[in-house]
Amino acid sequence: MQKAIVIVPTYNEKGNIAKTIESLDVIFKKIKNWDMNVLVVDDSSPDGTADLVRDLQKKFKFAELLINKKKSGLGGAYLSGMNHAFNKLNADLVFEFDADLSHDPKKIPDFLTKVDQGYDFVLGSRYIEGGSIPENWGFHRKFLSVVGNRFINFLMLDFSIRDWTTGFRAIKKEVYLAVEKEMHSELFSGYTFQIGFLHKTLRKGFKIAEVPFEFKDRVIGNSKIGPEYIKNTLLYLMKVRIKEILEMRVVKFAIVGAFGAAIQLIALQLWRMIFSSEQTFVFANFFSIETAVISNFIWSNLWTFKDRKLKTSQIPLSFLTFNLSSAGSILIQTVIAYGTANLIGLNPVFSVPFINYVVDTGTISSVAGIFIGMFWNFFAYNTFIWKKKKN
Ligand SMILES: Nc1nc2c(ncn2[C@@H]2O[C@H](COP(=O)(O)OP(=O)(O)OP(=O)(O)O)[C@@H](O)[C@H]2O)c(=O)[nH]1
Ligand SMILES: [Mg+2]
Repeated sequence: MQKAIVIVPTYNEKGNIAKTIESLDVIFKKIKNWDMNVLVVDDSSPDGTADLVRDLQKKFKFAELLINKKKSGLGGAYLSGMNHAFNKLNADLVFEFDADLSHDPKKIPDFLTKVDQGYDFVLGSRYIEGGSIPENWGFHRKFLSVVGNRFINFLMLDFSIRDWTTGFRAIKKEVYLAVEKEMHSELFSGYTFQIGFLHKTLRKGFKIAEVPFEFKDRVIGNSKIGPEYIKNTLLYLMKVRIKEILEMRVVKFAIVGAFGAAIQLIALQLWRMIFSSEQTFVFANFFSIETAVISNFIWSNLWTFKDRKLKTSQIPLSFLTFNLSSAGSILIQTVIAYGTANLIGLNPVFSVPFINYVVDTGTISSVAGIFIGMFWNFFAYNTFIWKKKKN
C-alpha cells in the first residue's frame, strides 16, 4: 500500500492542533487504499504546541512530530517536513495542511482519487465550482485573494489553474525530488514557497489537478501571514515571468532587431561625416545598413541563438547567408510597397486625431512590409543559419 503523510506546520497552534488531528483521524478511518499518517512540524512554538502533540501521539499512533529549533517560516517548515517524510518515513505522497482548521479534511479522499488517476500535484481550490472563501472576509481581503489569483493567470498566460496561492495541496515524491533542489533559498523560506513550488512543478511538466474545498476562517490563534506576503508573491512571479519572456527566442530576436534599427540611425550620422556630399549619401546609407547587419549578426549568434552558436569556421558563409536574408527582407518590403502603390494607389485610410497624421495605404503597406520582412528573417535565421541541432 502506498504511504501518504499529511504535513501540518505549526507555530503557536495549541488551541487548534488537537482538533486538527482528531478530524484527520475520522477521515483516515474511511480511507482504505492508502496508508495515512500525520507529520506535525513545529518550530519550537513558545505556547507548547509540541508538548500537546506528544500527548496526542499516545492516542494517535499515525502522528509523527518533527521539531525545528528555530522558527523557519512556512517554506522552511515544509522543506524540513517533506525531507523527513520522503527520505526518513518513506512517504509516496505528502499533503500540505494548515493546523488552524481552515482546510477541510473530508476532501482528502478527493485528492487521493486524483493521484490515483495519475495526477502528480493536486491543489485544494477555493475558486472552482464547489469551492469558496469565507463570506465574512472583508472586501479588501476578498478582493486581494480573487483579483490576485486572476492577475496571476494573466501574468502566467495560463488559465488552467484557478487557485495558485492555496495552502491545501497533495504532492507526489517525484515532484518533490524534481523541484526540491531549487527551493533551498532564503527567497522561499516564507510564504513565497507556495507559489515558487507550484511554478517550478508546472514548468517541469507535471500533471496538476484541482479539487474544490470551502476555506474556513481560523477561529483560534493568530494568522502568521502578513501584508508582505502578497507583495513578495507578486514580485517573485513578475521577476520570474520577465526572465522567462526574455528567454524566449522571438523576444530576443525583436530586441536585437530594434537595437539594430537604432544602430543603423546612429551609424548613418557617423558615415555621413565621411561620405558628406549628396553624391556619396548612398554610400553612407549602405554602410549604415551594413553596420546594423553586423550588429544583428553578432547579437543573434551570442544571444538569440546562443544555444546554436556557430563554429568559427561556419562564420564567413553564415554571415554571407545572413546578408542575403537581410537583403531578402528589404526586397520583400520593396515589393509590397511597389505593389501597393501600383495596384491600390496611395489612398487615405484614416487620420490620427490631434497630430493630423493621415494614415494611407502606403503607411499600412510599410508597416505590413516590416512585419512580413521580420517574419522572413526569423524564418531564415532558424532554417538556414542557426539550424536546430540534431540530437
Ligand atoms: N512550523 C511553522 N509553521 C508555520 C509558520 N508560519 C505559519 N505556520 C503554520 O502554517 C499554517 C498556516 O499559517 P496561517 O498563519 O494560518 O496562515 P494562513 O493560513 O495562510 O493565513 P490565515 O488565512 O490568516 O489563516 C498554520 O498551521 C501555521 O501554524 C512557521 O514559521 N513555522
Ligand atoms: Mg490559516
